[in-house]
Amino acid sequence: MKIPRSHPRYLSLVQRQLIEEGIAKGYVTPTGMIAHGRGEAFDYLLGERTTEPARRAEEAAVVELLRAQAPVISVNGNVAALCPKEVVELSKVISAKLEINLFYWSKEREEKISKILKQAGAGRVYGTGKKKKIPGLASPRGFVDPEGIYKADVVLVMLEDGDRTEALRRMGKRVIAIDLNPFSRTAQSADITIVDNITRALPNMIDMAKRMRRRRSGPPTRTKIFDNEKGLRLSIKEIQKHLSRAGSLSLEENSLGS
Ligand code: PTJ
Repeated sequence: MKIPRSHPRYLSLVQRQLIEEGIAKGYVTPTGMIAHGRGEAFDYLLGERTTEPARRAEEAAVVELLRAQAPVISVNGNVAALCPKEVVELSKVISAKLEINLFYWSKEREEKISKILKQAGAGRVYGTGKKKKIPGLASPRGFVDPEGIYKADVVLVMLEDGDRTEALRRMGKRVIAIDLNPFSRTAQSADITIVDNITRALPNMIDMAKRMRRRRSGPPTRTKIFDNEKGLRLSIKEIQKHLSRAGSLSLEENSLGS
């Protein structure tokens, strides 16, 4: 269906359609729709905007990715459906590898996502050949590219379940997560959590990385210690503030009548 641009929920409807198409074409898993719905609900609670704590987390993440020796961006079905161009552009701006990593793995999905990334301009896509196991992780997410995530020092993950983040951290890697749900296990266990929609976070991060690289002094050479617990508390506070603004009543409204 062609969604009219004038529709007040245009962007949201387009994103739903991208997920729906991805399911029909077989590269998004059907449960990707549920994950997307959960994300939408949290985005509503945040006011569908990049909050100040999210912006600060994005900045810290970009500094860390630019400083990393072997950064990798992990891509799943929803990411490939919603932001293929952005994920490829970010990987180029920060010189990171792109690796496909799927919870509901199938060779067919892997090949389709690889094709989408290549059509969006990616060079080599990792995670489609021989795999090595992340210790202590039973799901298919545990099988990663020996030249990609296995060797990485910093991994950017999006729309993830918490298990892999914890396992990657046990391997000594730094994990940056983009997750609209500040209560999720991924959000709680990452080193830096960006509580924002990937459709806003990735373009923001591309702009930030370009700006940092253009600075005469180059990207910052030192990463300030990022307090993820505090960042999450501030994001939750943003939800509270948004809800209390939306739910506040004037004195006259403060009764449902007699
Ligand atoms: O493609 P696969 O096989 O790897 O499967 C991917 C899914 C997404 C199905 C899988 O990872 C999954 O089940 O994820 P969860 O456990 O539902 O977690 C997804 C998290 O991402 C939730 O906390 C959502 O709130 C969040 N989320 C959803 N959409 C977005 C989002 N965060 C940022 N931007 C979004 N657009």
